[in-house]
Amino acid sequence: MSQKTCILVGAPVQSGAGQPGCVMGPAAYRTAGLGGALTSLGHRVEDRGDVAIAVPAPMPHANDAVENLAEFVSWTHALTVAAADASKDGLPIFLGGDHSLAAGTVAGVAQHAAALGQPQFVLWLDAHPDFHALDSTESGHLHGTPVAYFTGQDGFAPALDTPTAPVPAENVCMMGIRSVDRAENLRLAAAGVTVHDMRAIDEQGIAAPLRAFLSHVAAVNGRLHLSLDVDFLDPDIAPAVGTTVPGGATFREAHLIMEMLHDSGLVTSLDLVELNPFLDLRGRTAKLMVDLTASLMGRTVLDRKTRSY
Ligand code: B3U
Ligand code: MN
Ligand code: MN
Repeated sequence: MSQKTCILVGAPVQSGAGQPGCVMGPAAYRTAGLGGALTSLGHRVEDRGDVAIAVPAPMPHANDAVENLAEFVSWTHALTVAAADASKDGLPIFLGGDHSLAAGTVAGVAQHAAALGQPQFVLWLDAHPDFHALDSTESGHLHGTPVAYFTGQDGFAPALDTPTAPVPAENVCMMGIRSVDRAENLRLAAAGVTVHDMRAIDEQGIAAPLRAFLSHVAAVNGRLHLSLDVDFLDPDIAPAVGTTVPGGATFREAHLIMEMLHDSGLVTSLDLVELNPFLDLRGRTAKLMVDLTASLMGRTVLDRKTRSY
């Protein structure tokens, strides 16, 4: 990846999570030195501050479990606009915030891809597929729904219209999955999302399935959005998340993904989500997320001439 203009967009969303804390995410990334890490790699950094929404009137739903629907709708609208705008000017990096923000960020970057006439792809690194609709979520936490929304699945109307440029479900590749609800399992099978669960990664490693996905994206001149949920990582190395699931990606697997993504030159936008700084240990999860972003944006151990690969 050559020198880029990185546009930092804070998205202090916590209405989609079961516990408070993600509101502090954008500040934690800035405190952990995200901007400086990117400039030291030679990129331009433009920090647009945090997106905000007005406090909306409550919106009831037939599924009584659903929490904070009105906030979800307002954030989705606001972030769709912010993401489509930022995509025109550079490579947006969305500082979350819980994962419900991806309903808007992916809808927005996909709008921009459609305007360019390029297909949009999504690499979803997460313990969870986040493939519920409003009528199927049992927890009611709407961070479990964004993939269903931005791929245009049923179950969001009338609260939200289908996005103007839904991402085809076949263009979504998930890795690290290890906690799936029954309704999600059924929907995933019907929709055609590619899912590499942790068993697949244990058997094949991370590199082979990622390489196959990236060659497909490159072959069709696609744009690639990376959505990185902290709980993709093993909780031992990334404790600052409300929904820890044991058996996550290791430090080296995560860095390898970022290094391969960098070499591919395909990533055009990024979400950093679910960091809950209130649960962190001396900032180590925030720092790890910054280091992973640095690997994605070109940080390497060795200079090109010295490398054996
Ligand atoms: N699928 C469960 C758990 C979950 C989804 N996303 C997160 N947790 N972070 C649910 O609540 O929908
Ligand atoms: Mn998630
Ligand atoms: Mn998750």
